[in-house]
Amino acid sequence: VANQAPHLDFRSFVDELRSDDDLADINAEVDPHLEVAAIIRRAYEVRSKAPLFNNVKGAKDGLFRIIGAPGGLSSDSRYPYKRLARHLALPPTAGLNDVIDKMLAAKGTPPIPPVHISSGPCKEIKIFGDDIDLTKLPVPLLNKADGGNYIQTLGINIVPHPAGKWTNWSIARAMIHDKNRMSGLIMKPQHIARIYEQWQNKGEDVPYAIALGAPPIAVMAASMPLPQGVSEAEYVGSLCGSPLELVKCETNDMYVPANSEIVLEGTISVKDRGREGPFGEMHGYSFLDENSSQPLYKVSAITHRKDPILPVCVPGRATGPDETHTMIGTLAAAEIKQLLQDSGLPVMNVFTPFESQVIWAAVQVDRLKLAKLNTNANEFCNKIGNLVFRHKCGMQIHRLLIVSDDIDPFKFEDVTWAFASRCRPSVDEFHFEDVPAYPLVPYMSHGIGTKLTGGKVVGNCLLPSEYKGEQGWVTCDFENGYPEEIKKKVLSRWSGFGL
Ligand code: FMN
Repeated sequence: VANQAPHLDFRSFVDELRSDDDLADINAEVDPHLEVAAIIRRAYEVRSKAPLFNNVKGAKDGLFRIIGAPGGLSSDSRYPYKRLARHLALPPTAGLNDVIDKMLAAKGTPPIPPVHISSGPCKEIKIFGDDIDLTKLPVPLLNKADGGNYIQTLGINIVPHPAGKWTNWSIARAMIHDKNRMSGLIMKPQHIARIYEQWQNKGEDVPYAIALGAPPIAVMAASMPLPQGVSEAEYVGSLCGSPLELVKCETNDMYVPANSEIVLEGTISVKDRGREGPFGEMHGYSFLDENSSQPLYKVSAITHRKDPILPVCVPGRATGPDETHTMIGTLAAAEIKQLLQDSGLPVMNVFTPFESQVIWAAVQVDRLKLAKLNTNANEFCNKIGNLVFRHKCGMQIHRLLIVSDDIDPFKFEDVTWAFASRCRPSVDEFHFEDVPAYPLVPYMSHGIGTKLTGGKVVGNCLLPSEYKGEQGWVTCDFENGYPEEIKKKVLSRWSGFGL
């Protein structure tokens, strides 16, 4: 069966982490009230194995187990991105540039629509009507300041455009509101918010499904800011070279991956809202004054596999990168690279350093090709800023750092060296105050300026000679500062010196 490979089947993915020795089966009872999340958060921070909680306090009839950090960094320090690689059927040695290139690989290929099959593992158990009680499920509380228990942090929200054709898959969090409703963040300019608005104009509630424990490669595509109108299910089909297998929901016409662990389905109200948050977010803060009201998702059916596994992300400081960094940051970088290359700019790589909480993106340019453009910092940086900051894929980025090809954008020490030494405060900074902001960045939501626009900057980390294709210096490190024969000699004598 095609769709049982680990990147296409969450249960197989969990098994693969186990055989990688990158998963810990925890059979002792653990409390979903903060304890589960504290373990997950620490697992990110100390880079331990992914915890699989097989005995969650309050679980009934197997509903449910919890896995934390499925997309965090691997406990195998040789291959830190192994879990992301496993999402995409890449070799464990894959770097973040391989992850980015894999996710961009279907850009030029025709979409492959999913196939609809009659049933699948997600239909093993079905719960309807009065038997649904979300408040009785062991839904975790993720941070002591959170305003509720979050069931949806790593599942796929599936919503159709009312005009048909386009079905958007994305990740947007949701917390338990009452027995059969959740409140979920629906925030512009995300596609889910654009589609929601269309239904609101029609005055009809939005049919939805949330697939929890969905095919890992589909979770990656859902986290990626693919262009409007691109159905992620079709993009994933194209990435895999074969169609995804979907089954129809019980109470609406949505289709979900047949092997999902848990499926929630129903309608999102275009009128009723409920309190949502505070929530510990991707920048490492849970603001105590957060008091937002968000649309309510009515749950009309829950279907699930036997002994299902709920995937959970506990966002926080990127000293322990979690999926809001490894996925949101990396996949925004992929789309920004595509945007800049499509615009004919000599961009080699783009990356959002975890150390910047993925608020910064480093853009690496080919110095010799740059020289052919016969441009300068002012013109080039404004061009890049206008492209990225006015496009949805640049929403989360507030600082772009333009670096030359001697800088590896995936190495934070390279990026900070260039930023610190080549980007002169003020004259090398190009500010954008009229572009959409990312309102969740703390200096936007809780800072002194406008909240919804501006606060963005392009930092030029190239010296004027670099725009002419010249690198007028020798870098003073072991690698670059010495002739090859001296380096060889030093390395061969090194241990003999007792060093
Ligand atoms: N985006 C949101 O707007 N709200 C969220 O609550 C949210 N939570 C996320 C949680 C995780 C673990 C991940 C990996 C991503 C999350 N995202 C969230 C980011 C979106 O999924 C991402 O921006 C995606 O591109 C949105 O889909 P769209 O491009 O189709 O609009």
